[in-house]
Amino acid sequence: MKAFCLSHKKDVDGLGSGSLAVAATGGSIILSDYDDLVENLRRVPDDADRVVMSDLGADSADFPDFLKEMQRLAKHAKVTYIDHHYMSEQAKRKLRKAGVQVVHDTTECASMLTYKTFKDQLPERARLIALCGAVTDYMDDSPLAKKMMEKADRQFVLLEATLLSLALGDRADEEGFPEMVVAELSRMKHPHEIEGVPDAAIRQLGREASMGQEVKAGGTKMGRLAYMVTSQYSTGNVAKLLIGAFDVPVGVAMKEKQPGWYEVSLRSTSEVRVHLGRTIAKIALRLGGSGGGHRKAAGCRVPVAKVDDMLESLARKV
Ligand SMILES: [Mn+2]
Repeated sequence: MKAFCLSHKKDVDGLGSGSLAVAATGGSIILSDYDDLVENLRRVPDDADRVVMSDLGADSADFPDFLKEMQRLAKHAKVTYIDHHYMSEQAKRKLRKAGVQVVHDTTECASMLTYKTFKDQLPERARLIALCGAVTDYMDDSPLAKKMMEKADRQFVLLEATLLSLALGDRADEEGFPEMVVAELSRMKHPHEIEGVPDAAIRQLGREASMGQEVKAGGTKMGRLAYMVTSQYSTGNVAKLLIGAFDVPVGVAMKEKQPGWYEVSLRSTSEVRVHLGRTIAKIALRLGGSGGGHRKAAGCRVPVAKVDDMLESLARKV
């Protein structure tokens, strides 16, 4: 059997759901971001017979291309799309019509939904992975996760989830590291048992302790948002810290990873007036980039030359 599991590259929920899919199907992992999903799908051969996608937020700008890939793969493979990002009813209908099994629920994290989908093929320890995804996506209060957490040692789960999340803050961009983590988790290793994870987590902890001060000094307030360009820190963390440091509902952190392009993380409090993921998807598309995400946590890629336009457009809406 030729199985492939595609999942989100950047966080614990993405790696967690991917590792659960690998554990259940024995598939090869392909980690992807929102903006290179179609490109990564093209790497899956025509003769694949099982494809599982998780935590990938596909209802974005390039949905027609995404749908084309789904139609191609569903000809031979059983294809399952598992997600908790916003997805329109129309998009779901189109996927189902193409033969794709759609598991979609915005109230649970992707790891929890993947656990639920493959429960019968997964060992007892898989519950910890599902819970780690829920904790780090701030979705451990949802019905399934809450029930499962009541049967677990809460502090153990919180520490394992946080270890992994911090380690990714330190090493997520390192070639091969996220893939290694998926492989180890799919063998049901606990995060603290994975080589390099505890050390990376401690390093990141030290970095985060000094980050607060730098964000205060380096950030700028623009209406209801605050932004900052960073070269060394996790943009997700900086975006969160900006909210507190400038007492605004939205934080925006930018990093120039590729020359000429900013990779941007956005975070908000519940006081934001729009769905951050859907709002930034539209703005980024207009500026020649791409983006997406959740109501209060999102990301995008925009040309450096267009960043003022992006910030001004966003500040008007949030
Ligand atoms: Mn997620």
